[in-house]
Amino acid sequence: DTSPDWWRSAVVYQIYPRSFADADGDGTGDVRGIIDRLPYLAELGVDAIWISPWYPSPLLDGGYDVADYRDINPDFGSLADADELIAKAHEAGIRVIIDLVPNHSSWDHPAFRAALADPAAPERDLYIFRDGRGPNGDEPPNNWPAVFGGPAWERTTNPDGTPGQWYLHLFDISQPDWNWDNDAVADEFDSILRFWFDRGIDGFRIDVADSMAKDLEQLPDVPVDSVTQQPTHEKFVGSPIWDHPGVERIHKRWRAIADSYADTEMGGRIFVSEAYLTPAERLVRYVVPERLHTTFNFDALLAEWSAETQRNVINTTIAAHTAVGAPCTWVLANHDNQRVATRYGKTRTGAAFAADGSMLGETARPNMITNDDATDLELGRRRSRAAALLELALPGGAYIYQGDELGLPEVEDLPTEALQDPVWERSGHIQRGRDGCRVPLPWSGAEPPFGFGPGDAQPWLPQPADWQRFSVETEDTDPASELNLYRAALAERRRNPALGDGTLIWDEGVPDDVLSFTREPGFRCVVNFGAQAYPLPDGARVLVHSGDAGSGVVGTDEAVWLAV
Ligand code: TEU
Repeated sequence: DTSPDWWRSAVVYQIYPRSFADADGDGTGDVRGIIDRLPYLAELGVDAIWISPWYPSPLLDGGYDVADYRDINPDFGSLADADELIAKAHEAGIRVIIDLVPNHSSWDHPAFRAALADPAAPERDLYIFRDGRGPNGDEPPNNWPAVFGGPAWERTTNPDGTPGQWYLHLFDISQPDWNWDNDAVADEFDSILRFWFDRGIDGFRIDVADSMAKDLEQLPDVPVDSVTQQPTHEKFVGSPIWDHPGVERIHKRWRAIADSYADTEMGGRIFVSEAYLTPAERLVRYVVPERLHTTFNFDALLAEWSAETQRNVINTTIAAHTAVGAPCTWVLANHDNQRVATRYGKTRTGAAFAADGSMLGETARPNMITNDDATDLELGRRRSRAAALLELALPGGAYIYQGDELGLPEVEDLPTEALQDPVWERSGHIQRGRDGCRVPLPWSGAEPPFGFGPGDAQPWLPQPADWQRFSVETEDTDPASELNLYRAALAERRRNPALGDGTLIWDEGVPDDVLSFTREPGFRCVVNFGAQAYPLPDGARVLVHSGDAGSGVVGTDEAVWLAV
């Protein structure tokens, strides 16, 4: 598909490069590893890959702390490797999307180092430095909280050793925020976009696309939560931090650059926005014409496994996107959230929010689930198969997080000393961070590193000893594996014009705990959330079944694609 609109229905596979495949055997994934596995991705049948940050970085936030936006982390390879990957992916018909991290850099970025070294340096105004409050300036400039805990300000030390100004970091202290009120920052990012578009990249995933612009004039305090007594992380309308009106101008500026590259052999260049914004009506402001192309819809990821919740999420998402003429972008998981098979296998809720939007349990994000509920992995894997068929049958584009095509579970018992993620403590709770969904993939063999690398080097995060059962080699030859379910679904999606963009019609007369919808012409998806087996409609032919295709029914927590 070389049309400029390829992205409206694309299936995109997310690669977390550190954990995908390790060609040089040092225990860390690399660009060469991706090149070597392009045939695997082509056989899987995805339209594009999105590669999480691959730039030079101290990896204090897994690469979302960028020290150089125009190079490749030497542990991952070189620019020559990147060029080769782009060329070979394109030959295989796979587009390449990379990650842009515009809210903050690493504290190792040369501009931040220069800014720290000399308060009079011109680089100082590329970041957000302010005097502290209080008589000695030893209180932060305001009460803004960092996403990873504690205040969003860190005090500096002057070259003469005296206490200095504070700098803003919405995330880790190693991630100073760029000052987007300074045109030099905007110009620099224009140039970074062009640098990669010129190399043939097909698009960018915009990290925290709702955060660049802030109320830096006033720096007003945010409200304090009445229960926790902590400044709120909430993205309330009018927040001085999140979804500030200034982000629109930045998005439009980028869109104009992408549009100027539109005329290429691979079709249009695109943006996908990462912004956790609700409700959907608020989110879709980011994908009106002249702004970004697509935006992840995280509502489905956050929703519990019930027919009512899923139907509500699907309806509200489609209605909001249709109103602005943008396609939906479905996502079940990513490198920040608990793996699908584990999430849906949580015996109590498996979700953060109920159908009415109220919070379940004590936490706000699936990746932050701190309850001790047992995981029923068999249940979770059955549901994750059904969820995959549901996601891939919906109108719009879809993202698959690496390893979900194998049904990998979250690794919930990583040894404490192996953990790397900065998310550690929040509201007095110890968090396990996001390492559990970032464990390197098992490719082959009977023991770690399961073919992740060519030798015996242990991967940067330890793999569970029993992962042979989830390896590509094992699943490849098992017709009932999750991998072969994904392959069958993606092949069907490619050949069936009813799938991809277009409309969805709910079928009448089905039980409340069954979702059944038709995509024209002649395609139906049925998902059974209930306890009773649901008989296949007369005359329907099974295209893909998440359970036993010969059973004649859609069993509990199963899904089926039908030709009708
Ligand atoms: O995540 C943005 C985001 O909203 C995070 O704040 C999220 O809440 C966090 O992962 C904890 O749940 C993006 C990236 O996907 C994430 O990996 C980065 O750590 C973050 O931005 C900062 O760049």
